[in-house]
Amino acid sequence: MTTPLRIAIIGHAFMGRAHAHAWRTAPAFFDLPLKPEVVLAVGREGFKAQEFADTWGIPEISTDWREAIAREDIDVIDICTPGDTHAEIAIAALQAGKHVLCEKPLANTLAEATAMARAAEEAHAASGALAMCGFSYRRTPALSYARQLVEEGFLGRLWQVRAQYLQDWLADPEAPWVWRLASELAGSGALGDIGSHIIDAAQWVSGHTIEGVSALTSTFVDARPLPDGGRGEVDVDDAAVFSSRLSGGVLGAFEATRYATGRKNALRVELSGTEGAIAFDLTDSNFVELYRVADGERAGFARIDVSQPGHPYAAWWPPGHALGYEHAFSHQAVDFVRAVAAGEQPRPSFADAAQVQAVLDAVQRSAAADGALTAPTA
Ligand code: SOE
Repeated sequence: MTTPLRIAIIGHAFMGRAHAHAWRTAPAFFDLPLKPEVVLAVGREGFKAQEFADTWGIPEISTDWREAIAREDIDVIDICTPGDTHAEIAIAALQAGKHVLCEKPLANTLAEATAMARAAEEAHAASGALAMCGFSYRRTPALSYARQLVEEGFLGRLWQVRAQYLQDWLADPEAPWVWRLASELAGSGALGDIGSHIIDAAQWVSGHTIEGVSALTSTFVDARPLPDGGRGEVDVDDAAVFSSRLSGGVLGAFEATRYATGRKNALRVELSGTEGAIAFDLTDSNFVELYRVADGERAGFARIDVSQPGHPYAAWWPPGHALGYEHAFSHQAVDFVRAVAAGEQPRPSFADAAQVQAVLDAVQRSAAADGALTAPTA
């Protein structure tokens, strides 16, 4: 584990911290072929980037992401900024031959996401550069295990998928305005921010692709308090609900909201099939619930503890010592480093994430047409 993989983190807020933590913990707990080292912290405001760098022991800072891309000693550009900057940074980094890890959703628009996926393909052919999107919940051990079970045929024929991502930080109409409420910066609201997670998780775990959506969205509060006493406009969705048709005739029900009073960060996925059912709830993330039809009269949902040897990513603590939100980011770092070392495409690729973006785009178009059934376009 001697060869370093040198990383620049662009952005230092919530996601910058989650990634800095992950790059640090991944090599401490997992046997990795390359040693990830964050060597540069980038932020527009120097003093904030410096504070971030000091906290995480990052040796250098810059206020310009172009400097990170121009540096020959940097291998990976890790994009943790709001969505309006993803496309420009990622495409420039890929064209310079850097590997890229980009936060979700991949972009603010389908056109940007498609351009990013194309740039990733071209860069891989030209320089071997690899790109991945940070749908971190894929690396929650219980969700990884759920996917493994589906692949092994646990469900039999899948009938239905239901997925929810519930938060409540806007349920108070006087909660302050933040950048996530401006379409120019965030692209969309609850839909892109947390709806993208459940679209990715439901498709990835089930192995079925969303082929059509019928959606409704709402903006419940259209202006919120600014620090200067004024009000900032909200021009994104506050909540999105949509029904969907997935490949193979599977039916899906999805809900993403920031108004689920009392629910702070509840991501749920449930799959119902002929042979059984699987349920996952992020608020109880060390467990997956399994129901087997074959158990007949004794059948009932069993809670399976995934913090046991033999389950995905069981490299941390002795059995039963729970993992948390941050571990999925460490697992993401582990998988990214291993893929880069092997020269293999890490997943979700930019193409995978662009497909999620196409579903987000279809949801927006369907909602604009009062729920008309709408197919994602490539
Ligand atoms: C905020 O709504 C947020 O931090 C998302 O942006 C993240 O992707 C999710 O993991 C938690 O909620």
